[in-house]
Amino acid sequence: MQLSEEIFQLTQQHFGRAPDQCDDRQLYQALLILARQRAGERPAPTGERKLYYFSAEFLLGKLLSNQLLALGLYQPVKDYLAGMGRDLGVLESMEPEPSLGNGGLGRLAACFLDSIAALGLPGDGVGLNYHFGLFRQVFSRCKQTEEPDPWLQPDGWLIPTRRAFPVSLGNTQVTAVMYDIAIPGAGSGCANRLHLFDLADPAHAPWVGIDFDKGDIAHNLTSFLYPDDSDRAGRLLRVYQQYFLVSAGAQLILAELEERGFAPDTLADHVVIQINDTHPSMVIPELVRLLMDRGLTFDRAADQVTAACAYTNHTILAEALETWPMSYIQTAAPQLVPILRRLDQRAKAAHPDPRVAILDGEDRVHMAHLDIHYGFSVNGVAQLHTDILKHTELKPFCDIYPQKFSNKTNGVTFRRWLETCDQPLVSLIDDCIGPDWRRDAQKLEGLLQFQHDPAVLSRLLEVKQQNKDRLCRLLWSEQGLDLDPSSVFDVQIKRFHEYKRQQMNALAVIHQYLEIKAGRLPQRPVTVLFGGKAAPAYVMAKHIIHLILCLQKLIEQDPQVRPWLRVAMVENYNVTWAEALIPACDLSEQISLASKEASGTGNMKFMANGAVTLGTMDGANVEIAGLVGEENIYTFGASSDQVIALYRDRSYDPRACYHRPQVERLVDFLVSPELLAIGDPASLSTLWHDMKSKDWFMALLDVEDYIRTKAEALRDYECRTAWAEKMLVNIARSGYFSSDRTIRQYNEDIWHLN
Ligand code: GL9
Repeated sequence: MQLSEEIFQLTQQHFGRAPDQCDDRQLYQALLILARQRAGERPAPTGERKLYYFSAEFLLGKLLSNQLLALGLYQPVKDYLAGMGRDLGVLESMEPEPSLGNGGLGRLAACFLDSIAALGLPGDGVGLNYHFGLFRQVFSRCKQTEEPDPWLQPDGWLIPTRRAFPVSLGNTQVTAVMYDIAIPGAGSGCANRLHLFDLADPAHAPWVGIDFDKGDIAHNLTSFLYPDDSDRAGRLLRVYQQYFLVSAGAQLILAELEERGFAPDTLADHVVIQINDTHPSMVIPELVRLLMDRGLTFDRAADQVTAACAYTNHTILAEALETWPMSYIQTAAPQLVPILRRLDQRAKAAHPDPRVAILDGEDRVHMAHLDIHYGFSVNGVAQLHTDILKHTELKPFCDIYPQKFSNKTNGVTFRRWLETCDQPLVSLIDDCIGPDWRRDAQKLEGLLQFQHDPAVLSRLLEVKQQNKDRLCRLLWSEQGLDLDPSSVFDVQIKRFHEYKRQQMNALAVIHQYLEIKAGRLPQRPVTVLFGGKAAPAYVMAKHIIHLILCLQKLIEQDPQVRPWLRVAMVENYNVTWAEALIPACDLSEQISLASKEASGTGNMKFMANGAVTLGTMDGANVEIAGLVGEENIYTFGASSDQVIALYRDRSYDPRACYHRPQVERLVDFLVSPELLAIGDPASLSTLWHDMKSKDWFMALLDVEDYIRTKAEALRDYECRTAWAEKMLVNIARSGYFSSDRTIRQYNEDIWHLN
């Protein structure tokens, strides 16, 4: 059937009217149903082995455009709508974004599902159907407040299934039911599934804030995505959630294994489980338990599970490395306790070194240690991060199991992060090198032949300008921000965390402000854009947001500074905002303290969209620098070796840095009369004290070099042709960061599917 006929039938059937009589919501709904049906008809990829990608988070973002693209319907639908004077972008604004993730880790899982399907590999995601995504961020009196984010729609993307599994949570018996979201592969003709488990009879719990511990487990289990807190409130509910996820997921694996006609003791031949960070690590003891129920001995079960499980580490931050008191597991999943004790004893018998123990002297379970002993693969997410794991953080394990360790540098799907978010750039690329880069992003290197082509370079600058204009219109209509599209767009968007050092960027803003006040004007106005959420319980990150919102307000009120410098913090930053912000960025801020950002993935998206990076030699920035060469990136700051030595020797002295005259002036501005008149004195002075005396993530160590390097970048920006060359080299070299490449490497080295 013709596309137009099919859409006609759908709108007739559901709304009793022709497409051109439908409002935006009805037309959106018709396209959703079309995509859901088409994806549902696609066969699953085949193969002897099947991957299960276990993750507590899948940060999908809006689905309509991406589903249409994967189904080969994106351009036909756009053209069809254009013929009716309608716009896909407008229809998609009807879709609530499924924000089922906190940040990079969850978004990576979504990019991976996209690539696994596009490569035609048999691999499904396994996660939880949170009824509320990450909270909606609202600014009030220059502070973040949190509101619930209900995203589920009556007739949305979720496909109910017949699968249901019993899960016993302490002394409560519940049933896990499975909903699916189809994941069609672009160009592969097949579709995988994202399986999201939920309680069979979820009482629609009201918003109870984030204090899960007070809530009733059976009501709240799948209500909320757990915010990536730096404190440990609500930990017990998190253990319940994790166990619910892995128990249902493990039962699904064994049911499918049986349906495929294989015996339980051949698990490792037919199944590979990728454990995305330690959140799903209890899948290991759960599978051992279920295999023993099916007649395997403990040792045989443990061997099968070890040969089937692979673990990805996403951070070395101590507070993110999960250890659960055994008493929590005793409460949430007592059936796992004897299994965990036996797994620990078996590991201790082979490896008595206490540094590699699963259970420590305080009866806490070290989840990463469990994964490393009882998995066949451990990987980091960028070369530097993997090196740090092997030589520092996990060295005792690497000495025991050197062959288990490998690097898999992260990647992002160019289908979402270039093809559908930056169409002006896509047209330019297509005109230069044709469409083949869609199948193989490395082909973007073909752009290098245009590095000195004035026509292409000036078109590239026009594309950037169009994207900046579009962002300005959007920020004006959605948030009342009235920005100057001819200014330089300097963008830092990511979760708020001290190690990501938004506070250092704020100090650079203060520097610029004071320069302008002193009559030293920049060559061109600069707009410093921020976006990101702080975990509700992460007090210091909230102080940093407060500082930035206060600076924004201060400058807005200052007619002397406002024409030259603006600060704009986007409210409720999410995937949808990222899709508008990234194509509009000139300067990409990737300024984490070296060694702390395992990889970063925003850095890759910016690069592919023609932004130039201002960054430390951390995470994947190191690989970006290697690909583009030093003349096409601005790097600064202490190296990861230096930083690691400073922590090891406890020799970082924030007070000494603070007392450098240029630095003291900037830090003291936090408690200046101007700022105190705008903000909350308690919040600003707490941050001020912390910066001077603790500064755990060493913002004051790098701030001078940072300001100097940013000034250099802004000077270079004025030579527009030379800057356009940098943009072009960044785009041309970004193909390495396609998640298709990452997934090929996982498959070749770890999964061995097909
Ligand atoms: C993270 C790392 O911090 C990032 O550097 C990395 O790019 C991603 C994906 O590998 O994983 N680890 C982690 O815990 N988060 C990451 O973003 N945090 C959140 O997702 C909130």
